[in-house]
Amino acid sequence: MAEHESLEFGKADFVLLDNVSLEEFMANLKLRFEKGRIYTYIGEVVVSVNPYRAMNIYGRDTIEQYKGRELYERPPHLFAIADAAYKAMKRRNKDTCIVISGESGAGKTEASKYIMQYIAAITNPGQRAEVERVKNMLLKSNCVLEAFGNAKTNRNDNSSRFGKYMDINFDFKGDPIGGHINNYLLEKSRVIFQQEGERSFHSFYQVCVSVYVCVTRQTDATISWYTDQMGSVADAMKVIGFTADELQTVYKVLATILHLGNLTFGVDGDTTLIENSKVVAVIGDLLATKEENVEKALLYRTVATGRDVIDKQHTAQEASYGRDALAKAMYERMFCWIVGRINDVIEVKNYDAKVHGKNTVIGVLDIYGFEIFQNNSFEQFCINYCNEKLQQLFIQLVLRQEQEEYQREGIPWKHIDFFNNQIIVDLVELQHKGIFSVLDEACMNVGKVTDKVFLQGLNSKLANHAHYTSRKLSPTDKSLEFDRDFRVRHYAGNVVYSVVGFIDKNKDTLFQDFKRLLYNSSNPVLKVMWPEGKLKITEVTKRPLTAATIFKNSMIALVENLACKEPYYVRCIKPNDVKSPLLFEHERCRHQVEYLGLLENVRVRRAGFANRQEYPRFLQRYKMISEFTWPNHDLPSEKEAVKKLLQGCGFEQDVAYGKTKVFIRTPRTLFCLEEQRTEMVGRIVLFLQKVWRGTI
Ligand code: AD9
Ligand code: MG
Repeated sequence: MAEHESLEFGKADFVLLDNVSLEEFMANLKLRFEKGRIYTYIGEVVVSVNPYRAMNIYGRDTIEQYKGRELYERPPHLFAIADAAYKAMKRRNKDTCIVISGESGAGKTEASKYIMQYIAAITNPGQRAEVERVKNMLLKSNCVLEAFGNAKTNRNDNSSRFGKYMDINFDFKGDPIGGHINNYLLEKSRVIFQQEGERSFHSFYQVCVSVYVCVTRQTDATISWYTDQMGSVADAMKVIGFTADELQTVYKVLATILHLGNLTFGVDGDTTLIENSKVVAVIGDLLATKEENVEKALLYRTVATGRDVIDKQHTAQEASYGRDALAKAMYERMFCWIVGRINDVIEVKNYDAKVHGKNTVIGVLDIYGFEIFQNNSFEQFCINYCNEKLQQLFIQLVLRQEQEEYQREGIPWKHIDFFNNQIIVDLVELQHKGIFSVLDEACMNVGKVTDKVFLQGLNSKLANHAHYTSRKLSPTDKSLEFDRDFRVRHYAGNVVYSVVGFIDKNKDTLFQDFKRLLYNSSNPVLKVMWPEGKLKITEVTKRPLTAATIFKNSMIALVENLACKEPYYVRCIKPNDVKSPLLFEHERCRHQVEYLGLLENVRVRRAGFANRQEYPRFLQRYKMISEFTWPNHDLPSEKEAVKKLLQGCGFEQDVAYGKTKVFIRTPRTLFCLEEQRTEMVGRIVLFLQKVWRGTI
């Protein structure tokens, strides 16, 4: 707890509230927000409220104030959590992770950037050139990924449309030596369609505006914002090591996608044709392939029937579908390729653990936040499922395991109730019964499967599920459209999803012809993005995994990865929907506090203990601070010895004794123990030196 902070700013840790009630929690949160104190602890969890204004709390001087300090020594800050994760990694050789959660626009991406900046600022005191290079790359990668993976939505002007998990690797000195980025499901449908008030990915505006300025020599505030952005993105890409050819190819892919958007199809008798064929020539040029190849790929698909291979003409509708699929796939491929290229550069190479010691990791997770739009589709469903998974991880790690351990150890404990969202996670991902399974089954069916059939499947499998409904199951509920909508009661609120497009988006079909077209481009950069285009039509047999299955597997792997690291949490809250720095909308904030389980978090924390250690380990570390245990004890067990030691130091009130572990309530006690230990170790070393020198 940050005791030096005046109470005029409220309680710096919710654990210190006089009464743990929703009212007091909210009053404290509001007071702190209004006083410009946007961070508050719950033990080691940081609760952050988006200030929607520039705060003067991220500079070099602030960084210095947090460097190497204990959590409770300074006012709550992201830097303190970053420092705690860093210290745990450095001192205890632990892999740690920082999980940032909260709904769309709550401030996750900003937080993740400040955390990375902090880590970059406090490491490499020796200014080693190689480490500086790595740090620079890691920071620059953010700017590139945001340009290609973020977009304006109705929730957030800079909304992450992909999930990002970044590992930073450290050497034995604690300096960053590399990293790795995992990206999760990019919302590629945005390339061809945006809801009212929304935009496509920033990258498109950056190129368009730059072209516009080139042609017209005119500019205004928005335009110069985009051109500046384009400049910094290009610079960042160059620094990372993208070649001029690679950069050119990126622009060409963007331009191709824009031109594809202008292509229209018509029919003449039995023939499907392209109405504005000049565009095809431009695309052929951009893709370094022949115009007729582009035209053929757009109008025909090659099918293998037994031994024969024939060209089957698309209908105009199929051709439009193919065009859109191509635009989406090209963007997604390019995005993944960019991530891959960044990884090539930042990944740790030539690290020999035998020589350099263990290579440890801090992972930073910044995903798309929970979102509800006017119209929610497959993408929102995946995004919200991802948020359910992370909430479940939080429950597992912070709420449940904690309580279970106290019970196991026989520590007196009053059970604290919380809503466990596992039931919703199951609703989505359970084999055979979950929504993803029903969707995959529908997609597997040969013949004409429609979104409606999928919805019928859901209705029959999930008729009695407490968190699922549809108009068929709730006939009087007019907010749901027959044969189109289903509603999920998520941990963070009710969301109505329209099934329109679920089947297509899940199958995610891209005609093979396009893959071959792009693979056969004479632009080598483009070619490497499409390796499977190498396969001949007769060689393509395997049914690709569906989008839902790929996403589900990647989420399960992500959670497994996080669960084996020591987690630190940042819980972001969005104070209002109008991006105002002044408005603390009570209802909105209360809702978030409730669904994030923050009150339960405080209760568990208050009843709980900050630290626990097995008796032998504890004794090993602190035995020198007590005459009863140093150098050896004569007590019947290690547990008894630990008791005697702690009684002797006057910490009896702050600890509890479990079956195998001692539990310490406040971090301050641990801190005092550490201080005494350091002092005693110093004295012992001095003593031994004297013995060696023969002065004693
Ligand atoms: V989404 O799930 O990707 O749609 P995020 O990532 O949670 O969302 P983001 O970090 O992008 O939200 O924050 C939204 C906006 O709030 C930013 O563009 C800033 O304008 C504003 N913001 C967020 N955090 C801060 C901050 N610490 N200081 C100042 C902030 N402004
Ligand atoms: Mg974000």
